[in-house]
Amino acid sequence: REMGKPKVCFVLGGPGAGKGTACEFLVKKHGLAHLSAGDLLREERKRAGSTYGELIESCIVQGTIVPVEITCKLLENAMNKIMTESNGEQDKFLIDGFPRNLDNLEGWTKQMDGKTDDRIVLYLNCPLEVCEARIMERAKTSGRSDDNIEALRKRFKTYEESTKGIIEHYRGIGKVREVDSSQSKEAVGDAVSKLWSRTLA
Ligand code: UP5
Ligand code: MG
Repeated sequence: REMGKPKVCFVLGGPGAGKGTACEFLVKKHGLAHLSAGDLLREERKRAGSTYGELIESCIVQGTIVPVEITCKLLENAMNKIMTESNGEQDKFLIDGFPRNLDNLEGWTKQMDGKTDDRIVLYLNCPLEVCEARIMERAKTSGRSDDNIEALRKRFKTYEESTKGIIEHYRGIGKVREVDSSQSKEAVGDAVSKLWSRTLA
């Protein structure tokens, strides 16, 4: 079967806004593929023989953004693997936590030019106080090196300074679909599922 272009929905929102949780819900309900840029970077960090382990870890604990060449390649490889293994059947992707800044956006556009069909941005809007409470709760068990108040403040700063502008860029070109993710998990799941059915299925 001829492989079409993968259809992409970017999922953005602050640290702890519920990107991963909403994506998992959509995976279960609609069978989409979920690629978390953060998860791919955490995997690459611990891969034996990776040249980028230290660089990735230092960005993660400082809440800064990893150079796009690294993240973009991990995303492209993961996407190709899923497309190939499913014989092109799985062609709908949620890309969670990317692009986070202008470097990411430009790098993706350059590297993926014509290879993907970037449909919309699902923006999970949640007050940072709520995000903070969620992350600090998760910190008790997550083991993530950036789940502590110092690193979290830095993640918030990067979000405010870099990622919000990317969301506004997409809003300006009519691609943003927004959900209030301060609601319960069930309500957020419902809202993102309806959005998916209406605009992307
Ligand atoms: N929870 C979720 N939804 C809830 C709800 N509706 N009600 C109540 N509780 C809810 O959720 C966080 C916690 O909240 C969980 O305990 C959950 O049960 C609960 P989660 O779904 O994990 O939220 P998410 O938005 O995915 O939070 P995450 O911490 O993953 O967000 P970040 O954006 O901070 O982390 P990410 O992994 O994307 O990135 C980490 C770092 O990697 C970045 O800081 C950066 O250094 C690096 N990075 C890059 O450099 N480039 C990239 O492209 C991506 C990452
Ligand atoms: Mg996440």
